[in-house]
Amino acid sequence: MEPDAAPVATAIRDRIAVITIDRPPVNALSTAVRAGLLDAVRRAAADRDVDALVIACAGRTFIAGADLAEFDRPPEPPHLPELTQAIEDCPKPVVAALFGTALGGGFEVALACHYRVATPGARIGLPEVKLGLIPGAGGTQRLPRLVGFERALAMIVGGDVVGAVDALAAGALDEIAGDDVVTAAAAAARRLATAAAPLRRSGALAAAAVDRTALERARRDAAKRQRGQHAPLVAIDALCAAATLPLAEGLIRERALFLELRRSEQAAALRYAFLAEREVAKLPGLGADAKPRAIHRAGVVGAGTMGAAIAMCFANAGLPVALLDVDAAGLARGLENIRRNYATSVARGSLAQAAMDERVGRIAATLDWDALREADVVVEAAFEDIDVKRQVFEALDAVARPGAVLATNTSYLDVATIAGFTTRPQDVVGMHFFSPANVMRLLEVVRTPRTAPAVLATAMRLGRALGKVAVPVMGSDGFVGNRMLMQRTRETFFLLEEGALPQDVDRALVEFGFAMGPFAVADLSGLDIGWANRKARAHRRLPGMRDCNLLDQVCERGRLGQKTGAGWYRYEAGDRTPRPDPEIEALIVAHSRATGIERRPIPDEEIVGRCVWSMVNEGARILEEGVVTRALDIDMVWLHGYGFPAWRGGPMYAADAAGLTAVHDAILRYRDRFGPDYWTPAPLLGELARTGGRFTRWARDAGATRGS
Ligand code: T1G
Repeated sequence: MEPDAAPVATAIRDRIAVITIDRPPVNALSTAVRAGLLDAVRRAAADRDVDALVIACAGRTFIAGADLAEFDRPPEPPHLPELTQAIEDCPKPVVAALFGTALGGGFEVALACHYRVATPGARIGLPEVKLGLIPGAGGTQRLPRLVGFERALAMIVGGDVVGAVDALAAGALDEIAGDDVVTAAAAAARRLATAAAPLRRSGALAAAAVDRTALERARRDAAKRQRGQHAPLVAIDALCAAATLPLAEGLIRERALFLELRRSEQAAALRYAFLAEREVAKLPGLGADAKPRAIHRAGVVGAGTMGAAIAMCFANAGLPVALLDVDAAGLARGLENIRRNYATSVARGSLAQAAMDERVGRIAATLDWDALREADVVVEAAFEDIDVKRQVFEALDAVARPGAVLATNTSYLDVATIAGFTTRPQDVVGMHFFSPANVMRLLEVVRTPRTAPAVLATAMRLGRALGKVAVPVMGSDGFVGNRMLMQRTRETFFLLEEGALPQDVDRALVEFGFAMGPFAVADLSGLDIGWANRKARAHRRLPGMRDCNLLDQVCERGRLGQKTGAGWYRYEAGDRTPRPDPEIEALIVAHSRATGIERRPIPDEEIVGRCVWSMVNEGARILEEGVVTRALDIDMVWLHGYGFPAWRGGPMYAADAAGLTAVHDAILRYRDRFGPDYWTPAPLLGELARTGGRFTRWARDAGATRGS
């Protein structure tokens, strides 16, 4: 492979050395870039024809951080701290010309510079904690010296990106220039070169004193909002070092903490999750005829909860959307819900009123099917009943323009059957949004054997345009997420009748890292959804297969969750806190007795094992069947649709990390104890366990997907 063209070049203009990094796509600090930049800085510092330096970038952004591709091997010299120290120690002024997203090591390079100029649209940040790391090249030591302890805590422990105006106000930037940021940076460099004042080195500034209140608050917030993650707490330790140690010692402490995290399983899992979220958008096996169609206008059929939220997705992405319902009252309710959603964001300050007005203005409510004639894509979000889908798709077939993409938001129904209601099955695809659709990032894009490649590509690109993580799946019962969720849900009910209570199962899975426990989630979304699903699927349960009807019993008592004040838990008026309910405990104990099951204490390890490995076993079957072609497809579904902890990478990644032999052995133990109905290991799992393989390294032959 051709070696990288030199990614760093220097041009000297009027005695200013403009050092430009050019390494697409984001000017990441690869070994070659670090070496080139260090060499360029040293040469310019020694050059008698140079009075000052500017560090700039070509392409779409200033340096976006260390090169993630290098993290799977030991760090190579020159190490980034050596580079940032050389910049800071440079006897001549060094000015950073920031644009795009100057993140991580990229912003650490800027912090080592003596002056930072940015475009108005530039964004800066130290998001390393989101990768299970901390800034490892001076960020935790220099930033607090510029912006103070409390602000540095928020930026580094939270890892959020900050806009140029806020960064300037905080002291992280020195100037916001027009869009010719290099010229502005050169002018600043020239001013500094002729100024009498000594260079302002952030590392030489007084250490920011520890703000005890802010420190305790940060620890509490990290323990709550980033539960189970190590990096946020380590970042706090590094910031305390900045406040208590001289710079040199603080840098040594920071580097030691960084290198420890760099080797951690959490960093590997979060890096996998980051890269997988980009890889999932790349469709293996799609040929050149898969050119996405242009989408300028959208339509949504059904103004219920999902339809209204899907219409918001289009409006948020800047697309005009016709929202159709066949019932005027339903349409009015849908519009009201949309307005209320936006108004909540405006009240919270996360959306400007003008932006709300613009977005509402893009949504045209209508009772007239003709309003869909010009749409390039129509998403059906009508009642989950196959006869309703038939009516809708027959109507769409009659009114939609040729080439329009016709998508169904169905969760469980067969997309191929729905496509068959039209004369254009090649234009039909599933776009399964997750509630609330305007918030949840997951989108399962469901193709049928007859879906045209261009239609699949269109839906995938549209998903990205809507800010979703679009995952390509082949039609199968429950697609990927709900199909695996059914396994976990079944095990949670069995655990209840065997001895656990809802709060035991929820605690174990929250400790594992899920954002909420399954019973609390069910109460939040409403138990009637699962109840209806059980009824709809009852005919599929083979005679003699174990079943548990505790959900039916709870629903039959009118306990449908938060909306009725009680479900698996009870709720005080106006309070959404799930409270264990003795009535539920009595019901479960009576059920066990009536079922002849002797209750026993169930360890958390068994709760987690049965809930997670049952999903992984189903995930293995999903891979075998070609419903998806990569384990990362499954992991993206669970990270972005079901609150699986990203610092565990996803269910398939977590199984790899646990070791597939151990997972396979656990499933065999469950089979021996509970029978083969639900615990027969998937052949792929057995094969990988035997051969030492990993799900995340297994790639189905892309051409061998199901139905092709
Ligand atoms: N290294 C390598 N490749 C990267 C990369 C990185 N840091 N960031 C992005 N890419 C690739 C990405 O995989 C994709 O590749 C392409 O660039 C476009 O990315 C020492 C240790 C910069 C805001 O955490 O947040 O510095 O799929 O699709 O939506 O203290 O990428 O095209 O082949 O996301 O416009 C800290 C991570 C690293 C920033 C652009 N930095 N990147 O978003 O494009 S750790 C980060 C992002 C560190 C130091 C520590 C985003 C972006 P492909 P994209 P985007």
